[in-house]
Amino acid sequence: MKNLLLVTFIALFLFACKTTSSTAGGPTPAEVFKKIDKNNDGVITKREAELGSDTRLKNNFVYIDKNKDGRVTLREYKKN
Ligand SMILES: [Ca+2]
Ligand SMILES: [Ca+2]
Repeated sequence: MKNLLLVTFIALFLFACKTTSSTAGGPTPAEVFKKIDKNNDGVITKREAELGSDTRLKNNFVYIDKNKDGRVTLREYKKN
């Protein structure tokens, strides 16, 4: 019985960690995207990516830009 309580407690703890990390783990991808999209046209150009704070986007721009049109949409951004 004691073990069951312990297991339940650990499960709850892990669940709590999971939920807090996804909500309180800094800005959401959409928020970061908006920040990088300086002119607010809904896409991030290579130049905006270079000026932005997301080094992952900067370094992997051509891969994140799935349809290779030189612009990253929020949809493309979120997939990575
Ligand atoms: Ca833009
Ligand atoms: Ca694109």
